[in-house]
Amino acid sequence: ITDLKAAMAAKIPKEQERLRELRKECGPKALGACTVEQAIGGMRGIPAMLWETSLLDPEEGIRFRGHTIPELEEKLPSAKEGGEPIPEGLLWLLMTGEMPTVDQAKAVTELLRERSKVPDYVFDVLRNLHPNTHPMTQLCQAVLALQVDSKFAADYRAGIHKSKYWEPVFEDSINLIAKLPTIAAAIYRNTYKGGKLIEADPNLDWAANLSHMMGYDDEGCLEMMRLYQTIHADHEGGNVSAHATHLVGSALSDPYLSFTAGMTGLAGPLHGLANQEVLRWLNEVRSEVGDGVTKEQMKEFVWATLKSGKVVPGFGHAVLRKTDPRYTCQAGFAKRNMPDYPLYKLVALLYDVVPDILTQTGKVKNPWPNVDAHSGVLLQYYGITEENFYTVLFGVSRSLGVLSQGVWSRALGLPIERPKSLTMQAIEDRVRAQ
Ligand code: CMX
Repeated sequence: ITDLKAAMAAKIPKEQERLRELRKECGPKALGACTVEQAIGGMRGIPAMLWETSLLDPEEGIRFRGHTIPELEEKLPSAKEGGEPIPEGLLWLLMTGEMPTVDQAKAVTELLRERSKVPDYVFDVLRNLHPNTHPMTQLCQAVLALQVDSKFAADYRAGIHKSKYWEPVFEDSINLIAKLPTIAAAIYRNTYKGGKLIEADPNLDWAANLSHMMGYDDEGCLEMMRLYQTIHADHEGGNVSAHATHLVGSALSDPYLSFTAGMTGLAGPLHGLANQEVLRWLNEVRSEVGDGVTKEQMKEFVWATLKSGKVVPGFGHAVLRKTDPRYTCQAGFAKRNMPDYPLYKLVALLYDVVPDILTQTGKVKNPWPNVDAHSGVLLQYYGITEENFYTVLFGVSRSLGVLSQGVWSRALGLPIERPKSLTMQAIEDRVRAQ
């Protein structure tokens, strides 16, 4: 079976039954208690959400449907013999929970190609924005412009039965994922290349086409984009972009609306925008100290950043407590493809310097680098130097995870999300009464 929707349809009844059983058998059992510290501290570590597509282990990092990043690199189909994985294979895995065959991944490439045409009114919206509009804001506006075509919104208006919600949500999600490379490339070409757009190449896969439409056809760059788009797809449900998508989707806002909510969150500097901030920060180091920066100079620079009340971008994590395997994976790609590139060496030097200093502050829970510390280096190497655009590439990939989960949330009939909040007074009263 190579039809993704049919594969989902075959899987959904079993999973619905599994959830019913889980609820019936274990409904009253506690998953963990919530402390006052957690309620005030951004709900860290409270296990209070169902998210099927991936699970994050603090030590080991992310597993997509049970598979680690190195396993994905090995097992997912690739465009070239022994090459990087293609995100279409990952989409099959995230949606169905099964590792795809080469034919299944190819069928997803075909499905996305068929639906990739972006209507003119989306380009019109992009062309009419203020020229200084940040690329992430442009992405959000373009996705909202597409919302007029939402099948879920139309079917809901027409009175669709709730047992069928997942189907139009699936269609919207595939339509949106299919169009995102063209939208992202248009944002890039409008913002940095005078608005001259490049047509998709029908012989290329989804991620490679993104690179091509941006204007980068180097074989290495195509491979980099396939890997990049694969590893940024999902990071369980509690991070800002995933959680925002999930929350807004729970109100039965359609995938265009809920994905936009996720993207406005990804645009924050403590989340996805950190990949842009890392490059800015590295450029500051280079302009102050030059390329041949020593370890001592780097240490001084890191301390100066901290003393000025800023974070060191690309380091730290709310859940991870070790080096992010997505960082390691990108470092491996850099080592294989650009071992002598000065910026790669600079980032490697940061790995030697920053964790020790962050540990010395005594407050940073995870001093190790995250995904955003390395992605900019790969992009710079292939000539994609406009760091303000980087988070858009992250966002295109993130669609695969959060929209796959969105389909499952509707298939499993998850309710509107509505945690309880308390005032300081209410917390004081409750705790003091204990
Ligand atoms: N540089 C300086 N200070 C840092 C830090 C860093 N890289 N990471 C954490 N800290 C500080 C926090 O700001 C916090 O300080 P205060 O107590 O003064 O508020 C303290 O250390 C404790 O924070 P924590 O519990 O270790 O980390 P959080 O869960 O609160 O925050 C994160 C996690 C990612 C926001 C934080 O590590 C950070 O700001 N990192 C830099 C930005 C970044 O790289 N973000 C991208 C993360 C990956 C992604 O989502 O894309």
